[in-house]
Amino acid sequence: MAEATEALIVIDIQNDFCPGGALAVAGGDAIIPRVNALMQEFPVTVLTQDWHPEEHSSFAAMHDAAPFSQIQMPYGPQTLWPMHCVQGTEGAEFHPALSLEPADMILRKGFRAGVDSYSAFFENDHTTPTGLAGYLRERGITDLAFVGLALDFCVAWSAIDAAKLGFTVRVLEGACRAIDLEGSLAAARAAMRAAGVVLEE
Ligand code: VGL
Ligand code: ZN
Repeated sequence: MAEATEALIVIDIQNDFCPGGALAVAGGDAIIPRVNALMQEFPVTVLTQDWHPEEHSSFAAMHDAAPFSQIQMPYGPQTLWPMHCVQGTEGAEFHPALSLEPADMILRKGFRAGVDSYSAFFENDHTTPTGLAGYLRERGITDLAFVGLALDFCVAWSAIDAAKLGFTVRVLEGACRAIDLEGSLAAARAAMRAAGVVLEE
């Protein structure tokens, strides 16, 4: 059983990030049984849901560019993605095998057309807060465990921001899967470790 002060943060286990989805992460659905079991062990559970308007600036089609290429946005470099997790679509729904009942809160992110939001805490400008830190602090949470998709993008960015915000952070890698774009997994692991995030199986 986790401590009373530790929350489980479940990142983006949505149809579009699972096999058959628009931005499928290999084996993305394989983590779900363990995530469902973990949710029973934590006093607080938060689910995040990538939730983009149809004309989101992270979509390659908006820039006549190839998916997985990079552009400069006013807030910094941005990878361009296939259209995914569009608000109200089946791809944006949670995977049907994921238990939703244990969730205390569902946090949607990436809903502003002009800025992406990998992290559950800040949009990709690194300054616009989502409100999650305040929610967790008001509930007396000091420690966080992260699971979900994708390890090298939304999980890593969330875990690093959480550590910077002063939470004690671990990532349960066995309950995550990565996109691994041009070394992004190795880079994300190094950045997490450098931020003080503990990587566990
Ligand atoms: C994610 C790319 C684009 C993620 C979300 O959940 O890791 N990756 N949007
Ligand atoms: Zn997205």
